[in-house]
Amino acid sequence: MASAPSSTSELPRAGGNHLPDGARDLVKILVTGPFGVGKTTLIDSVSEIRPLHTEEHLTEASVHVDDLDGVREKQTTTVAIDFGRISLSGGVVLYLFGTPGQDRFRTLWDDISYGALGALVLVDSRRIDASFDVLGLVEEAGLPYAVAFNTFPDAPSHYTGEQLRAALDLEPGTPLVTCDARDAHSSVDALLALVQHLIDDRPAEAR
Ligand SMILES: Nc1nc2c(ncn2[C@@H]2O[C@H](COP(=O)(O)OP(=O)(O)O)[C@@H](O)[C@H]2O)c(=O)[nH]1
Ligand SMILES: [Mg+2]
Repeated sequence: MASAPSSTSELPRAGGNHLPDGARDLVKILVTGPFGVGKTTLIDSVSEIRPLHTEEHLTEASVHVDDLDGVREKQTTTVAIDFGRISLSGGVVLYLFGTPGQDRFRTLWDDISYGALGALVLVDSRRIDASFDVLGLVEEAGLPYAVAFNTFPDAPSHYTGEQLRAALDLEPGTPLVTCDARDAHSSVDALLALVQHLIDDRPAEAR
């Protein structure tokens, strides 16, 4: 029988699951947006721990409820949450909670958003109006947020940043970026835009 470790440093480490030694600021962030916009994909691409998903297969029954326009290939719909974690430099660790942005999940949204410092709102430029619900929820909760346009191949390319801002009725200070949720670097950049916004937005006495 193997002898018991004499100190905790001898205990096996579960790869990547432990917080880095320098972890200082643990921050809860929402990754939100309409059905099929890429929330699960983004959390998958950046998470340093095995992401937790609570997905359910799309059934005929939900087809009438979940808007499939533009996302025909999608086989699953998030009915609860995705969860992941990413450590940034400077000891900042983001806990990412992917939440559905449809108004019918409002109660769930309220519970999951509790304690969050900010939200990354994913938007699909092929169906901008599908993001109105979630922007309403974020603003109602008073959460600072950044908007990331997820780049789908057939997305219209003619919109200017100003047109997109106007379509979403964004405040001038709200960050607006594009990202490819499948790409970790791109997804991290979108999260960094949000983190920078949270830092800039802090009350002066907290700086
Ligand atoms: N081309 C492209 N496809 C994406 C991107 N993000 C997600 N997808 C695809 O879009 C579909 C929906 O993404 P998913 O993450 O499940 O959406 P969710 O409902 O918001 O969690 C999946 O088939 C993804 O592979 C992206 O940035 N670019
Ligand atoms: Mg999902």
